[in-house]
This record gives sequence, structure tokens and C-alpha cells, in this order.
Amino acid sequence: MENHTREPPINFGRSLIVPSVQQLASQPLTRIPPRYAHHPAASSHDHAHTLSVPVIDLHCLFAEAEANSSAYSSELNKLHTASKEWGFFQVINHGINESLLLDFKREILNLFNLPMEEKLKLWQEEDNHEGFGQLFVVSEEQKLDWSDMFYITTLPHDLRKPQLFQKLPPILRDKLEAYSMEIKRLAVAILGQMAKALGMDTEEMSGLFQDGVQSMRMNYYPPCPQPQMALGFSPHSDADALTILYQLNETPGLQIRKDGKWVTVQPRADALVVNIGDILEIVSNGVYKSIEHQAIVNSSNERMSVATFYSSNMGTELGPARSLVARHNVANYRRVPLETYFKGFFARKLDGKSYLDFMKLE
Ligand SMILES: O=C(O)CCC(=O)C(=O)O
Repeated sequence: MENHTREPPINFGRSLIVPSVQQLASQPLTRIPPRYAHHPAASSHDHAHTLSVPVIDLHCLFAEAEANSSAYSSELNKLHTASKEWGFFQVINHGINESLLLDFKREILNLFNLPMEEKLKLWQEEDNHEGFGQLFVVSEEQKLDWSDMFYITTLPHDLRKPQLFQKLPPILRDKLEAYSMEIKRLAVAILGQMAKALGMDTEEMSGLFQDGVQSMRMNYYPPCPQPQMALGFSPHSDADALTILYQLNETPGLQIRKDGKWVTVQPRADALVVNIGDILEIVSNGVYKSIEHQAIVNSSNERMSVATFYSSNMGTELGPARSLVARHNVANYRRVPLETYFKGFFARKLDGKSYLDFMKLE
């Protein structure tokens, strides 16, 4: 007889439960509690640079790919340079329907505006970090970020936590489902172009990412009475392959570390922000770089964003692409099962790019 018992979904990690910053910030505060006060000298407000991150026109890239025109080669080259030198870029003409983006945005606003008793039903549990809360909190002494987030694994379906999905407001669930599929399509298409730019076997790239792990992190940064002392999101690089960030309003806050300086990414209503994560740095054998980024806060405006993380298929080994190792005659990173890699990432406090050092070979 067949055994119909379902395996429980993999548990990638947990995070200590912390209070809601949105609720804290709704009180008349003039100072922030000490646990949110980071190093005052680390102010990135005053010295942020105004360089613009590269903008890639995806229509040009996708529509001209077959024709291999000079417009295509020049856009592919722009993508390659942005991925090598910036690790971050904005994409325009991405093909995601504007009404879906607006509907999804409205539902995320509604999610963060639910009454606290409803939010508590969606709060993280002690043994798993999905739901409302903060990630990477491993000690009671650790400084906290001035933000709340809602984290959820969306793909593949068998990694989802059905109890969490069922508790989501139905319209949000529908919009999240549609957005998740669109973002997966976009991520796979961008990775396909990157394979070409890297000189990597395109089938190897599509094989690694056809059924990838996708999760989303919705971020809410309330206004902060001491913005120079606080951080919305501590500096980190992403563990995934490709992150696609939708900045839900026009309040700037995202900063990336470029040549040792913090550069603010100005939100553009017509663009999504894409960044290289540690997995793609490894798969590209170090040609593309994951870049440290952070979010700062301000005293007058709330800010919201949703980051969608896309990684390789479960059950695969993470390591440099074999077609690139053959081309470069060297493997610059070790190989580990993807699951081991993720569990190690979520078990730590976020600390810049330090987790990647463990994967590097001398
Ligand atoms: O809100 C932002 O701009 C940054 C978000 C981010 O880095 C993340 O969710 O990983």
C-alpha cells in the first residue's frame, strides 16, 4: 500500500520573537529604546552618495534576443557590467502588469494595517521564522532593526506552510500567488540572459533554477524619532541567487555599498530593483558579486518594500557552475547541499558578507 503521510515542510530556521516596531512607533516617542540604537557614528544619512545604479531595459534584452541585434549585445553588455561591478541594477519594461503591482501593494498595506490581534495570528512561532516579526535574531542582547517584516516561503509548493497560507486574507493570497509566478518568470528570464553574458551553458543555468526556492519578505519601516541612531535593516548581502525588490512608495531608504561608500537607490515608479545574491556569486564562480546593502529610516515618512528571493532547486548541490569551472580552470567556491547552506545562513546574526567567506576556497 502507498504511504500517503506527507513529509513536514523543511524548517529553514527560527528567530527570537521580538515586539512590533510599528506598534512601538505609534506611541509618542522622542527617543528610541536602547535595543534599537545602533552605533551613532555609523550614520549613512549625511554621507550617502548620489551615484545612480544602472538601469536595464528588459524589453530590449528579451525581445531582441533571437535577432542578436547590436541593441541586444549592448544591453546584454550593460547587464554583465552591472552584475560584475554593481551587483545591483533597476529593470524597466519588466512586463509585470501595473494593475497587479498596484493590487499587491494595496494588499500589503492592508496586511500591515491589520489590528494587532489579527496580526498576532500571523506572528512567527518559536520554532520557525515565517510570519510577522524580524529575522536573524539570535540573542536577547542583539540590536534590533527599526522595522517589522512578514516572511513567507512561496515556491515550490511543497515547501509552503499551509497553515500560514490559509490564514492570509484571501485577496492578499490571490495577489501574492499571481505576483509570485510573475516574479519567478522574470527571475528565470534574467538568469537566462546572465548565463549568456557569463559564457555559461544556458541549459545548466535553466536546470539549476527551473523549480527554484522562492520566498518573500515584506518590509514596513515606520517613521523613527532618532533616525540617525537607528537602522531599518542592518547591512547584509542576500543568501539567494537573485532578489527582485519592489519599493512600494517613493520614500528612499535602500542603500548599497559601492566601493566602500553607501549609495542611495532612488525609487522609480516604473522600475524594480534587482540584486545578485550569494548563490549567484557562487554559481558564477565569483564573476558576479553579491553586494552589501541596508535600509535607513527617517523621521517623517513610513517606507515599505517587498523583496522576493529566488534560489536554485531544492535537492541540488550549491557550487560554481561546472561549465564555468571548465572555462576558468578553477573552482573558487566549495560545494555543499543547498539545504545545509540555508540552514547555516538563517542560524546566524546578519553580518555583511561574512557567510560567503565560509564558501570561498583559497
Ligand atoms: O527595504 C529595502 O529596500 C531593503 C530590503 C532588503 O534588503 C531585504 O528585504 O532583504
